Formats: sequence, C-alpha cells, structure tokens
Amino acid sequence: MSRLIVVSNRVNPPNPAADGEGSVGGLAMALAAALREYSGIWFGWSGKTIPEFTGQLNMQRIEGVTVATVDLEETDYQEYYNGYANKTLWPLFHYRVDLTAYDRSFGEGYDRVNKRFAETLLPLIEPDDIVWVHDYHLIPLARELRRMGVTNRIGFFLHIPWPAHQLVVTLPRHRQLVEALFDYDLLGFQTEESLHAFEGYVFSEVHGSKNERGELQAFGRKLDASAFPIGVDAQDFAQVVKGETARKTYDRMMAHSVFRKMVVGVDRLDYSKGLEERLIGFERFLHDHPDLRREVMLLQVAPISRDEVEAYQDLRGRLDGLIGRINGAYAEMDFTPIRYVNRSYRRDELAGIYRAAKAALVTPLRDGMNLVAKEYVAAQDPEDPGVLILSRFAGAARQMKDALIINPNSPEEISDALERALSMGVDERKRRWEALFENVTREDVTAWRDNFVSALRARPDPDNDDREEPPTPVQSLDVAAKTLRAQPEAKAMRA
Ligand code: GDG
Repeated sequence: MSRLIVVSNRVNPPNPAADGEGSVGGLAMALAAALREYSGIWFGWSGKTIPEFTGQLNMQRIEGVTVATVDLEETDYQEYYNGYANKTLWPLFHYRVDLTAYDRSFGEGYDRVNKRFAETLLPLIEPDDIVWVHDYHLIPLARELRRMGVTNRIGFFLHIPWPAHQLVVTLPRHRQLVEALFDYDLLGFQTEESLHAFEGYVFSEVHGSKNERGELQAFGRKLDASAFPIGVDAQDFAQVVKGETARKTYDRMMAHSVFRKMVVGVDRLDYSKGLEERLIGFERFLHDHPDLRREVMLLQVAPISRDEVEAYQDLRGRLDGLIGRINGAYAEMDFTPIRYVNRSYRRDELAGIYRAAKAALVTPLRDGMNLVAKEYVAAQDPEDPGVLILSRFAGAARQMKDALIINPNSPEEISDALERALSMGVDERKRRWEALFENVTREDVTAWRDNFVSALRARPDPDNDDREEPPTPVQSLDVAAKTLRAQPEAKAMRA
C-alpha cells in the first residue's frame, strides 16, 4: 500500500504526558491520530527560526509518528506565518475583513515559504506516495510541487471555513490562490456550506463548471471537491475519561464546585471563538437570574495563542477587562462567578473537566468545525450527561443538531440556553446526549481520515490511469491535458 505523506505548517504530535503548546490545537490531534495508523511521514515547520534558510531536514520519531521538519528564517516566520497566514487568510476566512491585512510582502513571503517547503519535501516523495496537505498556510504547495515535476496524487484539506465569494474577492491575489488549489487532485472542506461557497467562487468568478463525474473544472484542470467533516477519537476520549488522572481532575472540580453547577468553555484564545460574546451572555444570565447566581460558575480555559499578532493581544486585554468587570459586579466574599485560566491542560485532565461540567458553552462566531464540542460529548457520563450549548456558526452544528443551538451574537439566547441547560431533566439530557454521542462516534476522526484518504486514492493516478469507463470526448480532452501535466517538461513550461 502506498505511503501517506502528511504536510502541515506545524508538526507537533500531541504528547499525552505534557501540558505544553504542542498539545493544543485540533489539527495536531487529528493528524497524529491519522498517522499512527498509516505508514508515512509528517512534514512541516519545526517551529524554530534560524538566520538563513538551509533546507536541512530533521527526521525523528515522536509518539509513534515519523516526523520531518525544517527550520525557517525569521523573515519567513513574520511574512508567511504571522503575516499572510494569521493576519490575512485567518481573519478573512473567519469573516473579519476589519482585521485582515492586505500587505504585499506577506503574500510574497507566503509564496516563498511554500516553495521552500516544496523543495525540502521533494526528495522524500516516492513514486507511489500520496500527499495530504493541510490548511490555509499551504494552499500553493501543490503548485510548487507540480512545478518541480511531482505527479503523485495530492489532496488538500481546509480546516477553517471557506468564506463567501464577496469576501474572497477582497483579497488582491484571490484568483492566484484559487488557481493554486486546482493543482490538487482532491479538495476537502469541513462542511457543505464551505464547499458550496468554494464552488460559487469557481462558477461565478472564473467561469468554471462541474462535469458529469461531479469534478470541478477550471484553469484547464479538474479535481474532486467534497465535504469531509472532521471528528475526534470519541471512543478513546470516552476511555481516557475513565482513567486515573481524569477521575482525579473530575473529583477536584466537583469538590470545588460544591452546591454549584459548573459550565465550561475551552478554546484557544482567538477572536473567532466568540469568547467576549460568551462572557457577555453569561453576564446577562447572572443579571437576569439573581436566584440562580450562586448556583452557577463558569470555568473558561483559554490557552494563549498567536500572541505576537496585535489582534490577539488586544483580545486578551479586552477579555481581562470584561472578566474583571463581571467578577467585580457579581462576586461575593466566598464566590467568584468566572474562573479564567490561560494555561493549557493535559488531555486527560481536560476530559475530567468536561465530565464535571453540567453544560459546555461553545460559541464561536465562525469555526471550521470545533472539536471541543465533540470532545465534551465524548467525555460525558451516559447516565448523567451534561448539555452542549453550541453556536450555529460552528461547522459542528451541522452534525450536532441535538445540542442547544444558539446565535452567539445574542446575549439573550446564550442566557436562555444556559437556564434551559441547567434546569433540564435527566431524561431529556440523556435523549439529546445519546443522539450526539452516536454521531460523534460514527463520524469520528478515523472516518474522516479514511474517507479522505480513500477519495484521494480513488482519483486517477496520473502515471497509470486505470479508470474503467471508456472516456467520453470531454474526458479524452481531460486525459490529454492530464498526460501533458504529467510530463515534467510541460510543467516547467507552465511555471
Ligand atoms: C482548527 C479549526 C477545526 C484546547 N485547550 C486545550 C486543548 N485544546 C484542544 C481541544 C481541541 C483543540 O485544542 C481545539 O480544536 P478546535 O476545533 O476547537 O479549534 P482550532 O484549534 O481552531 O482548530 C477548527 C480544527 O482545526 C480541526 O479541523 O475544528 O474549526 O479552527 O482538541 O481539546 N488541549 C489540551 N489542553 C488544553 O488546555 N490538551
């Protein structure tokens, strides 16, 4: 069986025994799970910067996964990572045009780093390998690999939303970015909504089309595009929560919230996660329900993220102020309504925290999927489950219809949902949880990985086209175009 090469910006298999940065982030969790099963390599940036780029590969085995990393220059880091990825694409794709920086040097750094990644990765790729590229940092990677003559099947999965057409076109190089996506064989989105937004762009902006096989065609190329909603390792999480550390954490949380119901929020400290809106909703709840005030507390775990980017520093300042204000207004000498923690916890500790919470507030303003919602469900006690309150703007809301679905922009909806969750009888809680757990278990991280990898393997191999049906005239043209693409000289000319 062919090897799988996974490429992502950072390569950081989560270490279950550590509580450091490497443990945080949905992508890392999912990719580590994917690679443990398949033979292959995980390639990406080491997270280190050096004075001058050398292209030196560092290979090691971490947590059962073979990883290959490369260091980047400081300018690369500023322009590609802090710049184009986190100041341009991230805010724009999360509908924050107000925070989007349209700086030309960022785009140049982005292209340069993608080329450097491609050059470093090239010697590792063997003829039968399939390559799976992850996320918005690496959109042009396939283009660079194709220019170097790589004909392997390459797939791309976007972990964040693909935004509406009107937003994409605010990007000065939008056409170039989308054209680069057509160097992949398969594109994966989190939701049908993102898929349709992408198709909308292709049809109306570059007059692309869909052929009778369902492939998207544009820029003289074609690919498959589909929704592959990412999941969590639900069975594993349900086991982890029964372990000693999780149980101790659970006991600790229960002891600290005696006579009070704990509501939990767990998010990277990011403006897309709706943390301010959540706190304002909680404040509204405290205001509207004086009788319930002393019965509830909110634990917000929010590990600091991307703190070199100004928008994140600003958010941190605003959150500190907001929490100070709410606690100042509602705390008593023996009671503080919000407990706010900027550190990260081990996964098993997190599982215990989830289990001790009677409700979870997951209120992103935009989110590709949101794995916290799924982990919360996976960690519940089947006999006494908590209630998930979930933003309609999380990709997860498409699958998790038995959560209490709210609009995070409405403090009243958050407040009402909290009241409903905390007073919900065990029968309704169980009914809702069973439906959610069934979904989270069925559409788990293994299903996501297997569905994507099989769809990529099912793409015709450019070097050995084994499609069964005789080609129609339209397909013959496509096959001719593909044969041309498979020739390195032709690609060099195209470049
Ligand atoms: C991107 C997309 C998409 C958080 N705090 C701690 C901790 N975490 C872990 C959670 C969860 C992960 O981080 C966060 O995942 P999310 O899905 O919520 O969000 P992003 O990091 O923004 O991920 C997102 C995801 O990619 C996957 O495709 O769902 O939409 O934005 O796993 O548990 N983990 C530990 N300690 C913490 O304190 N151990």
